[in-house]
Order: sequence, then C-alpha cells, then structure tokens
Amino acid sequence: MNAEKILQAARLLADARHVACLTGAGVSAESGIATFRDAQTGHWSRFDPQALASQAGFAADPGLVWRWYMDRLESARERAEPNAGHVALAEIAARVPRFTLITQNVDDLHERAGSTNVHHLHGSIGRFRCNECEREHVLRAEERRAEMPPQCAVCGGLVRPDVVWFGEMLPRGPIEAAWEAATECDVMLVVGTSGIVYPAAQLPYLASENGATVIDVNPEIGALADITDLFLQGPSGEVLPRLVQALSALHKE
Ligand code: BJW
Ligand code: ZN
Repeated sequence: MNAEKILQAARLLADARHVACLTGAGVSAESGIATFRDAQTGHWSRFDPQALASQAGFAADPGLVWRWYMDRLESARERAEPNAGHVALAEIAARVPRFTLITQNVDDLHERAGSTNVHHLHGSIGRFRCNECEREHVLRAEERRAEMPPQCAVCGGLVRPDVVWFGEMLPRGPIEAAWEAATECDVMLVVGTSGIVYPAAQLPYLASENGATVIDVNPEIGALADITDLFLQGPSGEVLPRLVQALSALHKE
C-alpha cells in the first residue's frame, strides 16, 4: 500500500465534517471469522452460507441452520477478539467531528473495540427471537449445544437468531440512520465488503451521488470499483492503523 494514498485518505478524513463508514465481513476476517464469499473452512465449507441464511434454508433443515449459527456464535463471542482494524475505526471516530458506523456484521467486535452507536443492518448473532411471533427469546446454555432450535414459550414456533436473512426486511432504525448518514456525509469509508448484497451495497452509491468521496479498503478490487475515488488495497488490520497514524500526524502539524 503506497504511502501517498494513505496520506491522501488521511487528508480527506481530516477535512471531513461527517464520515460514514460501512463495514462488512472482511473487517472481522483477521479476527478469525470467516467471510461469506471467501472459502469457508472446516465442516461448514460443504454448505453455501447464502442458502443457510434464508427462510427456505431454515424450513428445509432447522437443525443444520441452528448448528451453523451456534458454531458461529461460539467463534464470534468466545474465540474472536477485535483486531487492529476494529480498533483503528474507533480511533478514527474519535478524531473526526462526526462518525457514523454502519455494519453488515452480526458480531459485536466493533463495540468490543470501543466503537459506540454502531448501526447493525443485518442484526445480531447474540440475540434470538421466535420465527413465528417474533417474541424475544433468552438463550439458555443447553440450547446452545442442542441439535435443534428451541421452541418459543408463547406460540411453540422455532427460535432463530435475530439476524436478517435474504428476502427479509432490514431493521428500520439502523437502515434509516444509515440512509441519512450516506446522504449527508462528505466521506464514505467502505471496509471489507464485497458490495453485492442489497440494500447495504446501495449506501456507497447514495453517498457518491450526494457528493461524498468514497474510500474503499479491501485486499481485492470488487463491485464498488466504479464509484470508488480512492482504493486502499490491503487487509483492513494493516491499512486502517496506518490511516490512524497519518491522521494523527496531520492533527499535530
Ligand atoms: C477483507 C479482508 C481483510 C477479506 N480486510 N477486507 C437489489 C438488487 C439485487 C438484489 C436485491 C436487491 N435488493 C434486495 C435484493 C435481494 C437480496 C440481495 O442483495 N441479494 C444479492 C445476493 C443479489 N437482499 C436481501 O434479500 C435483503 N433484504 C431486502 O432487500 O429486503 C427487501 C426485500 C424483501 C423481499 C423481497 C425483495 C426485497 C436482505 C439481505 C440480508 C443479508 N444477510 C446476510 C446474512 C446475515 C446473517 C448472518 O450473518 O448469517 O448478511 S448474507 C451475508 O452477506 C451477510 C453479510 O452481512 C452480507 C454482506 O456480505 P459482506 O459483508 O460483504 O461479506 P463478503 O463475504 O461478501 O465479502 C467479504 C469482503 O471482505 C470481500 O470483498 C473480501 O475481499 C474482503 N476481505 N479479507 C478487509 N483482511
Ligand atoms: Zn412465538
């Protein structure tokens, strides 16, 4: 990653009034959490995450979907720690007048790295609700190990993680906050997303149409290439700390 591009990005952040940041699975990759479209590892490599993360997948095999989420919950909550990329985003937030963090991730690594007010577009892997009546379900330890999802105490429906599957609506609060930030920001920092899942992928377009500069941090050139003004190629755990360093140096000038 060339130092001139890092400095250019730091200058854009230093001059911004409002930075909106959209993160995807790539920001958690260096914490050991598998992304969706990169190769899955181990037991789960035989299954298509896009098929599992759907109402049809749950109906076809609720036990399989339940085990997938329980394994992912364990890796996200018990094995994974925030990485240098998550920490750097919390540090950038502290150095700009306004920072809105929008994530597609269902883990809580941004919060654990010190970010506050995180808008989770696709829900949280640590909350549960009934698939029928939507009532919240507090998960018991033995239910985590079970082969089948628990049943709702009220209606008997199957319990599922409070995440957004394909074909489902995104939660109103986070999507409204994200839309407003994308419309108003002067810099849109996109980190670790393939940019192919909508409506989240619309946000950088919206920001660009409204005059914001789009900075993309990713090891691979992806679907957002057309509207990216500055591409910082590399893993976010390496690129973002360098951006923080450059931003701090500018503040001291
Ligand atoms: C690194 C890295 C490192 C690696 N550092 N980077 C308009 C057009 C076309 C289709 C649609 C549309 N509107 C809606 C749709 C349908 C659908 C959709 O988008 N389909 C597409 C596949 C085409 N969208 C929906 O259904 C959404 N709902 C909706 O629109 O409701 C209205 C509606 C209802 C009914 C009918 C029609 C409309 C809901 C989408 C929900 C997505 N849910 C999931 C699962 C969440 C729960 C769970 O975690 O299990 O969300 S799917 C999955 O994809 C997950 C992710 O949040 C999401 C995005 O993936 P992400 O984060 O970008 O990860 P990857 O793996 O794709 O990419 C990783 C990236 O990281 C790569 O670029 C790597 O290079 C990079 N990377 N290492 C930095 N170290
Ligand atoms: Zn119920």
